[in-house]
Amino acid sequence: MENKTRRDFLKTLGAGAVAASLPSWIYSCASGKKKPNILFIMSDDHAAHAISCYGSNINQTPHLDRLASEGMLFDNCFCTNGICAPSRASILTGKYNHLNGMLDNKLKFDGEQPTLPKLLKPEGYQTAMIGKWHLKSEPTGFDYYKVVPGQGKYFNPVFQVKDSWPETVEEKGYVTNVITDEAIRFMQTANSEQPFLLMCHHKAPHRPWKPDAKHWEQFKDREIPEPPTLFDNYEGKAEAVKNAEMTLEHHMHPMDTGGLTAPENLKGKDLVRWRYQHYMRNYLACIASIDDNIGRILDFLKKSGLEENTIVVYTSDQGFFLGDHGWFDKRFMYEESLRMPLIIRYPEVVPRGQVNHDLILNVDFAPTFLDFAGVDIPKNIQGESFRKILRGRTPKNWRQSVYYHYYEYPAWHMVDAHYGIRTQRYKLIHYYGYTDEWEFFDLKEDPHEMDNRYNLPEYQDRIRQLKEELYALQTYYKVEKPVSKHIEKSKTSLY
Ligand SMILES: [Ca+2]
Repeated sequence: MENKTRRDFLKTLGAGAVAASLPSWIYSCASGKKKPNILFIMSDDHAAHAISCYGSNINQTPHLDRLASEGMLFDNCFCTNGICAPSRASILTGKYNHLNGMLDNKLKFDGEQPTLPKLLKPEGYQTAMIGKWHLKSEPTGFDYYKVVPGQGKYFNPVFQVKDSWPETVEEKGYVTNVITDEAIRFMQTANSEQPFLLMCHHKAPHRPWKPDAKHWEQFKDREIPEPPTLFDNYEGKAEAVKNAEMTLEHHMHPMDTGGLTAPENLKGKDLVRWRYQHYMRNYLACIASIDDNIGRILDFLKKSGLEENTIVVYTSDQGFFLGDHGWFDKRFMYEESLRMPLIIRYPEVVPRGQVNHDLILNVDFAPTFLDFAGVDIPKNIQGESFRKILRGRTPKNWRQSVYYHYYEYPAWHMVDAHYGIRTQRYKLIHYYGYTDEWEFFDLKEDPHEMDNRYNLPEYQDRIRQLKEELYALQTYYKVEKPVSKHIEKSKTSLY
């Protein structure tokens, strides 16, 4: 098919006559309009509380704020397993990890299974994946891919490209700029007569944080406000929490602080404060680059006439602890790690400047995009389409609780396996790998999760009810009864 520029195509469409001769699958049945493009932008470890439209007090993200002001911001979107590869697998398949096979970061994704791009392709979508893949097996279902191996590199990154896997080719420059360049190039050269699904996955802001010079300048002398839980002493919390190896005080590496080692005389809180400032400056500078590049993408969409018919999504594979509870990294079912930022703009459908509080999950993304594309959602997809929510109407029977399950132990940061349930107000967590412990938080009374109230008498009825609901969710999602695996507590520290 002739590869016209999109502008030419739009001009042609304006003439009206050609539309009828185009294949029917590029139109949504209901409106007779072309199916929407889906531009899915995902970063790696970008916590919602480092985005100004989410109320960040540590940085400004004007371009993400612009996206939110033109669309809908979700403040209760959660991952189902808070590490990289499992979250990515859930996004691609619309299923929990016990069904898609990616229980942890060590496994290899089974590329034979159905995924979002595979379901969109027969419906006329061009499918592309650019940036961080992290699923080890060769990407499948994409007409085009250009992915960084493993975690990728911040400077002069190498890529694996479709048709020459697993060979690599180097691109000069800073990774966030390069991935954006590649994403724009794809949209410029895509067949303008077909809709596209473009998954643009940034490597940043994953550890070890390496900003480019431009953004480092903005943060190098900045004093970053400390989070209220920086000195959590874990009193009353599970042993699994106390034993995790992700504290700023004891487990942070010089690579996390720009290669700098703290002065020897710094101890205890002074050391934590020094490390917090140094790692956060790097982390936030990496995010400033992402935000600038979001601006580039939004400007491109506007100039190229793609703005109206493109669903633009910004998210991160999970959150991150920004000194919260004295930690860096993620994995725990605590708010800062569990929450994914999620902002969606689609001018035709989504009301501008809305904030939604419904409980959304990463497994909901695939069915929602399929729904917008007019594709039947396979019955075995576990997520729900939130298309109606995006129109501003929450279905009466929308979920009132979410299920979470983390498996990777022993591994980096030594976070015990756990599962749990979160409702709008409460959270119940069961650590079951090497321990058998519960935590319960009342998020209304204790939004920072500092007070484990699992043993308080006044909560016992509530906890009983939540356990019933938790077990019902496990049955509903076909989770094999996760009784304690009696994993021996690892004696080998990774630090
Ligand atoms: Ca991640």
